[in-house]
Amino acid sequence: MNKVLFFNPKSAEAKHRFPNSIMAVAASIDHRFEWALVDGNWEKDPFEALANYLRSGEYRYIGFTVMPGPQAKQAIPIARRIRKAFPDTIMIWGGYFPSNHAGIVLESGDVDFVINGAGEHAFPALLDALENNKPYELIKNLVYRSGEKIIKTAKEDLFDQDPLPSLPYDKTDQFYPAGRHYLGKTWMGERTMAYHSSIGCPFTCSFCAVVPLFEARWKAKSAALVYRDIKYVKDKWGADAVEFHDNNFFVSEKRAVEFSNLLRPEQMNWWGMARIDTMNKFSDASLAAIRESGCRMIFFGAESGSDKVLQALDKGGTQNAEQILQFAERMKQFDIIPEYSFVLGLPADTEEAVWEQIIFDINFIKQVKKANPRTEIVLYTYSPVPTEGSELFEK
Ligand code: B12
Ligand code: SF4
Repeated sequence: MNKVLFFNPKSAEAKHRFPNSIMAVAASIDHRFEWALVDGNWEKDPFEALANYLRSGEYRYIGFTVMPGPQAKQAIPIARRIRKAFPDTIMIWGGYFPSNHAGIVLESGDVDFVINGAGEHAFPALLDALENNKPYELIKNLVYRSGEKIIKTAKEDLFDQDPLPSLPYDKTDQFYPAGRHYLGKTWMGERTMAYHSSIGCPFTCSFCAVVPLFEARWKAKSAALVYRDIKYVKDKWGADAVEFHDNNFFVSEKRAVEFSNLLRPEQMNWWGMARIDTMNKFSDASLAAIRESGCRMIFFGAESGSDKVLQALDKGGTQNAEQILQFAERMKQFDIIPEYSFVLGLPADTEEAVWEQIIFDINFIKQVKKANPRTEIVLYTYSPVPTEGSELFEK
């Protein structure tokens, strides 16, 4: 009766991808605990799918991964129903939403523990403690209630990624056959896989949810390991393209080039996220190697064409308006499409000033398109989710 049930709440209407968050934590308990997966993306009635497992009486633990937005929307009422119908189940949440809003999540009374940040060490340690009636107070990355108090334990330093156990692709395939469920058609290929090769980010942009979780730290899997996993999925299920979900895939030029050299013979298209100032330091030879390996487009947070706004956003590094334009131009020679995202509607003293900034940025975007007409523009409206304890949250 100590099995673990994982729930990946619905995150999208289509183009479902490997539930990498769940797979990462499931790997950390594989071989020690039996586990099952319910993916809300594929279930008409996810509560019923979960209840089917829980009715067996064999599942003592249930782990939810929750992003803000639709995942939270499905997770919250389902957690409540589970608490009512199966009150003895121990409910553990992880992911960006509970990590950044642990107090609210725990005060609901439906969740027993939150894993705050990386779960690969904290989750098995918590299960061990609960199984053996040992104290869990010293386990890092944990948040729980003690009476009326919310207790947050110390944050664990980011750990090396290569020694972590392999992702459980075969086991996941038993619940939701990967070929039909997790490899979808995109502009890059017929069977696109999602992969997460590094955690955190070395920067501290003020609007970004990655910052409170990882505190400007970044750790990556080696190029060889990333290639090994991708090759496995390619050979077994026919993946023909990769989208990297790393917050910042291209922090290390050396790793990016090593990976590109390994992937080149596989003829797979790929896409990832980067910073303009970081990649602008890459040599021409590195950018050429990245393109030759199949990288067709890279996503960059350009944010704004105003240096003042970039500063206000703590964009950090050396990113500035001039560089944003010049880099778009530079990418032309490598045939890599820059995908630039901008944030419109940033706060200002008056409504008029907000509109002025929007118009300024729209004109700047026109300049970007002139510098490189193939640049893809993504527009976001400023809608921050203030992290508990942050200045914005207090306001
Ligand atoms: C893939 C992804 C998506 C996909 C999901 C596809 C899928 N498979 O279902 C799509 C495109 C649908 C998506 C949509 C959105 N996303 Co999204 N997404 C991501 C992304 C890029 C990767 C997530 C991932 O797989 N990470 C890999 C795993 C290994 O890392 P992890 O999730 O952090 O998990 C670790 C820990 O958090 C913890 N953990 C996580 N879950 C659990 C569960 C348990 C039980 C335990 C013990 C531990 C644990 O342990 C894990 C291993 O260490 C992240 C950014 C990122 N790089 O993480 C953004 C991110 C999570 N998304 C974000 C946002 C905002 C959204 C949207 C709301 C965007 C929008 N405006 O529409 C939507 C809506 C989400 C929804 N529908 O609910 C933000 C969250 C910001 C915030 N304020 O919290 C992020 C951080 C991007 C960003 N930098 O802004 N997203
Ligand atoms: S560079 Fe990107 S991922 Fe890193 S802190 Fe800034 S916005 Fe977040």
